Amino acid sequence: MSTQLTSSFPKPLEKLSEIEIKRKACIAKVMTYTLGNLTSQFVRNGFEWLLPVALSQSTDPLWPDPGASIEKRIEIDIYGKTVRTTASMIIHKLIASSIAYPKLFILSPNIRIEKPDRAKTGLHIYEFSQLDFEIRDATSKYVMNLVENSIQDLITNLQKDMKKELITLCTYDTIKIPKIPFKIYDRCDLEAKYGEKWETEISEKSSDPIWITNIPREFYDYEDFETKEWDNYDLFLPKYGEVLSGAKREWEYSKILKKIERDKINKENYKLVLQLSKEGKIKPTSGGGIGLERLVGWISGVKHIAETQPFPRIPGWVHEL
Ligand code: ASN
Repeated sequence: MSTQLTSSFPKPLEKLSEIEIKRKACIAKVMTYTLGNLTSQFVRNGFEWLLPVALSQSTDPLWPDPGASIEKRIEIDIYGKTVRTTASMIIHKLIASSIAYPKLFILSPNIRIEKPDRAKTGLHIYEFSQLDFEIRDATSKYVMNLVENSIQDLITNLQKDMKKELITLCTYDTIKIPKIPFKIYDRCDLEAKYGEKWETEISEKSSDPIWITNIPREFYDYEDFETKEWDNYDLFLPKYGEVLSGAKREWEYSKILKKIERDKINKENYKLVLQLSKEGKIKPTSGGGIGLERLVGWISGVKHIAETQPFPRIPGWVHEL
C-alpha cells in the first residue's frame, strides 16, 4: 500500500516536547478506552479471552499476500527445535477454535519486519497488536455483522465518554458513527476500475469504513476452486486502509494441502494443521483480526500509526526501548 500519511516520524518518549506528551497521553486514553470497549463486547458475547504466544514452530506464512513486504523472518532454536516469532495467531486460532474454544479472541503482538521504505506510508510498523478472533461454524456474513456492530458501538461510546480527548485530537467532528451495513466492494471490480493501486485509491476516496471481499491470499482463507472466488473480507478505513483482514477458513485436508503446495510453502511448518485436518478435527470457522494501532490511529487522526505506540516500531528505526 502506498497511501502516505506523513513524512515526519514519531519520536521516542524521551524526545517528546510538553505538547507532544499531552497528545501522546490523549491517544493512550483513546487506546485504553478502545481496548476496554472491544474486549468487553467480546466477553459479553460469550467469547473466551486467550493469552498470546510469542514463539512457535508454526506461524502465519504471510504468503502469498498482495500487501506483503517482509524483509526478514525471525527464527531461533530452542530445546533443539526451530521456532518463529508470531506473525499472526491464525494457525493457533484455527486449531484452538476447532478443538476447545468455539468462540475465542486473543490480543497478540505480531512481528513483521517490514522493508524500511514502508516507514513513510505512515501505516506500517514492525510490531503491531491484533485483536484476533475466531468463531466455529460462523459464516462470513455473521462475522461482518459482528464487526460492524462492534465498531458502531465503539464510536458511539467514544463520542460520549471521550469527547474531551477527541476534541483535543481534532477528530470529534470528523469521526462519525458509521451506518450499518457497511458498503461491500469486490476486489475484482476495484481492480478493473482503479488498476493495481486499488487499495490506495479506495481508501482515499471512501469517507466511511467499507468492506472489500474476494482477495487472493494465504492458504487458510476459503477459496471456491470452481468459481475461483475467495470467501474473505478486509475492512478498510478512510485514509488508514486495511484495519481488519478475515475470512471463512479452509478445513478440508485435500484443499489445505493443495494450496500449501501451490503456494510453495514449507509443509514441515504446518504439520499439525495438516494432520488434524486429515483426521477431520479442523472445523469450519470464520474470524478476523483488528489492527489496533490503525484503528486507534484513525480515531485519533495521527500522521503515523506509530504515534499510537508508547515505544514506536517504525520500519528501519530501532530505538533503545
Ligand atoms: N488475523 C488475520 C485473520 O484472522 C490473519 C493475518 O493477520 N494475517 O485472517
